[in-house]
This record gives sequence, C-alpha cells and structure tokens, in this order.
Amino acid sequence: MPVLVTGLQPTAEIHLGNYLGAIRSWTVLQRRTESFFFLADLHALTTAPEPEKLRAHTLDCAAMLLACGIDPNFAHIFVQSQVHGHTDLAWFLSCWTSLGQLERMTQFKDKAARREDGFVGAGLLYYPVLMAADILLYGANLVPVGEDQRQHLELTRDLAIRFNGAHPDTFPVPEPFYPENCARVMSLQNPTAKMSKSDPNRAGVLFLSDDDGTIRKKIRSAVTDSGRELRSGPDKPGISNLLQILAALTEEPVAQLERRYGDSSYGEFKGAVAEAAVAAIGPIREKYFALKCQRDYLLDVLAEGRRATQARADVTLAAVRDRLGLL
Ligand code: AQP
Repeated sequence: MPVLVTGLQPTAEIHLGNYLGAIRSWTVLQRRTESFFFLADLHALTTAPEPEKLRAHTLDCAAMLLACGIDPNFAHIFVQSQVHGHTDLAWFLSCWTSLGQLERMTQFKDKAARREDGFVGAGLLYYPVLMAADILLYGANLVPVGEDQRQHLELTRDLAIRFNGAHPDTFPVPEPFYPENCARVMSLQNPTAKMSKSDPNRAGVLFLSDDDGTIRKKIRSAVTDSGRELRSGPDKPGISNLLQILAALTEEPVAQLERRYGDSSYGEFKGAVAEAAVAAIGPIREKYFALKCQRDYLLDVLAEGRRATQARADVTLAAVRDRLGLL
C-alpha cells in the first residue's frame, strides 16, 4: 500500500476547515493507504504556545481525530515529539538545504511579517526542513497538500532527490496529492482569510466542539456581501464561502445549490447552512466529549501509535546514519 503522511498542529481546537479540508478525507484514505497521522507539536512550538495549553490541546486533538473517524485499527496516530527521529533527520537534511530556498518560502515571509513583536525565531525559517523529515522518515509516497504547502513539499522532493543523488535509493520521492472533496473554508467574519485555529475572532471559526446554538449563531452572524443575489463569485466572498461550506457538507455541487437557493433570502439560506452544519458537527461533538473523558484510552492509542511508528523511524534513521558515516 502507498504510504501517506500528514499532520495537524495542536495549537488550538479543531474547526470545520480542518475537517472539510483535511480530516474527512483522511478517514477515507486510511483504508486505501498506510496512513501516518501525527499531532505536530514540534511545529506548534514555532507559535510559542503556553505549555499547559499545548499539552491539553495535543490530547484534545487526538480525541477529535478519533471522533471524526480516524481509526487506530487502520491508521497510525501519534505525537510527533514522542517519536525519536523527526528532529535528528531534520538536522541531517538541513545540511543538504540551501538557506536561499528557505528564505524564499512565502509562508516564512508572510509569517515573519505578521510577528507583531518583531521577533522572528529561526524555527520559523527551519520548519520546512522538519516537515521534510516528517515525510521522509516514513518513506511517504503521498502527501496530501493544500496550496499553501506546495512549496514545502517541493523542498521535500528536492531534498530526497539531492540526498538520493549522493546516496542512491535512500528515500522514495513523495508526490503531492490533492484528495477529492476537500474544501477550503474561509473565516465567517472575514471570508477573504482562511478559517484558522489561531484566529483571535472566535466568531469567525466553527469549532467542532461548538454546541448547536453556537453553530447557528455563528452562521447567522456570518459576514455576507452587498446585494441580494445568491451566487458564488469573486465579488461575493461571504456567500461563496457559505455555498462552499454547504456544498462540502451535503456533497452537492455549488451550481446546484445556487439554483436551489436562487430565490431565497440570505437569512433563509444561512438557516439551511446552519442546519447542515449542526447535522454534521453534532455527532462528532458528542463522540469527542465522550472520548475526552477517557484519558487513559487516548494515551494508550497514542502509545501504540508511537510504538509502531518508532520501529519504522528507526529503520530509516539507521540507514541515513550509516550513509552519512556516523559511527
Ligand atoms: N480553513 C481551512 N480550510 C481547509 N483546510 C484547512 N486546513 C486548515 N485550515 C483549513 C487544513 O487542516 C490541516 C491541518 O492544519 P494544521 O493544523 O496543520 O495547520 P494550519 O493549516 O495552519 O491550520 P489552522 O487552523 O490555520 O491552524 P493555525 O491557526 O494554528 O495556523 C491541513 O491539511 C490544512 O491544510
């Protein structure tokens, strides 16, 4: 089976964008690939999270992945920092990475520019190398990527090819992979920015732990556009986002929804989006709160994930160490 690797940063609670843009497709892919799903706590450190919050979110995100349908009988679920090898391989790979390529990363430039205190940690520059290590450590063939990660995967491929050039057949060269039925979900309050865990405006983010009343309220208050026409288009980012969300939730094409709700008011349409969101999020939320109470079970799942992935990581790391001439 092809090997698939992907991760999620436990920086805050998981939201509808994470689900419709990634996790829902992972629940299908886990049956067709050998899947490695990790909680990227080392990546989360670039945002300097409070230690207690990082610890809590890591376990909560594990509970949410299970609630969404990630099944430890099919997939490896683990915490990145608990498997030895990610940081070692990142160091080895960094010696094969050009500084210029890292400095050209648009994510680096964007994130560095957004640092309000002006402090830009070297981790922000270096984290694409850690991403490359996350992927190459398990010999991934497939990496599901969003548009914003394309450059990072390109770096991973370059590194695999460069390393293989000197040490043939060390790493499979991973392919980018765009899963079907993935939606890019924008903030309900600022539909030109993506829905984000770290958005300080919680009204713009539909968390999978939100209760039905909160979901309805957030969708009712979603920013819409001027005019009354209910259609998708670059001049209507608010309605386009809601149409996109409804399409992803109901698996009905946007064009069909435009026809169906063409004569409806924005209020009626928002009601339909809210009910679809309540229907999708409700069962996930219930499972999540039940799992959240089962701390020991969650720790067992992560320990098993760690055990299985560590064995794989050790094999890659031993091969790389040997090829590099480390004693
Ligand atoms: N709004 C989104 N729409 C579609 N997909 C999304 N993803 C994130 N936001 C959206 C996808 O979710 C997966 C896990 O994301 P992540 O936690 O690794 O990092 P992120 O992309 O940085 O997510 P956030 O929510 O924006 O987190 P913060 O605020 O911490 O930066 C990825 O596959 C991502 O594409």
